[in-house]
Amino acid sequence: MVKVQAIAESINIMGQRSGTAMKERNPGPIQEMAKEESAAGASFLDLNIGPARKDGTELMPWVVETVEAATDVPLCLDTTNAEAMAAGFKALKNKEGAIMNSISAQPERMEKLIPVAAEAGCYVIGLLWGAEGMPRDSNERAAMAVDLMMAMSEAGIPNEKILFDPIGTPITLGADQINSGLEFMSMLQEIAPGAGSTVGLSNVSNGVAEHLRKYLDRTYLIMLMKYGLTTAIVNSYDEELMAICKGERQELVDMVHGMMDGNDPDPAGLSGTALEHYKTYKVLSGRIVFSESWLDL
Ligand code: THG
Repeated sequence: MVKVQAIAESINIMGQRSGTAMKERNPGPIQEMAKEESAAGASFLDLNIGPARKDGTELMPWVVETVEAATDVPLCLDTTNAEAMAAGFKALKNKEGAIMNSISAQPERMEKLIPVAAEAGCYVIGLLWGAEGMPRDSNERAAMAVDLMMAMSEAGIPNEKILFDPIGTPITLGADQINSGLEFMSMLQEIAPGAGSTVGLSNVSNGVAEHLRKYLDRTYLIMLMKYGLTTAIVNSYDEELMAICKGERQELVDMVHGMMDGNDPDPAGLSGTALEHYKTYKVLSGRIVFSESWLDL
């Protein structure tokens, strides 16, 4: 049983292998990655071409056709270029199963993309990012979610097709923003009954030394699961992270959720992954200030 549907993030204009292939319009490496991510258990493949100001309307359809020729796993089209998004949806074979990533609470983005999503019948990520940028707390996130939900509802998009993204922020900026994102998640079913959710887990470890990132991403996922996170944008090459998504690490989930309820297990009795999650939870919840030596403390 899949607990959290994984949206695999690695086909990405910034990535070494996929970025070069996109620029050269070389399908091979992208199709290989699509197969690897599918085999790892991804429920969706994110295709991130970035802002693509110059050639987005041509690049997105090319990437969509390239990946749909290699796998049947539904796609998640990721660009801030509204024209490229529309062009990508035109090219998609499986429109209804796809995700539009994303529509933010900025009026011009809503105007341009809500009609495209309504016509496609796809899932839509409602990104809680507004005219003034990043929301400051859970109340601002809630207000943006209501704006997005109302506008989508008017266009005939039901809550069941919306995945709200409270936006994960780097732990290097402190735990407060991470906490208010979690607080928003705990309010979501009251704000938008039936809606789903997603978070880009790698955001939380952005700027942290490469070999330490996976620990933050894994524990953050478990924390979000307490509030019913339905999907997550993940590095599908991390097998341990995928095992958490698949519901195969229940004992670790129980420990972290217990800590969120106020339990404080004796670390002397913990080892291996349990100890990693114990220490990382202390950092992500703000009980310990982040430094790159947190696992050695
Ligand atoms: N929410 C939503 N969409 C999103 C994000 C989000 N899309 C983009 C991003 N955040 C999620 N995608 C990625 C993709 C790659 C990485 C992080 C997030 C990443 N890549 C490695 C790096 O840059 O070091 C490796 C790159 C490589 O392959 O070389 O970290 O939050 N809705």
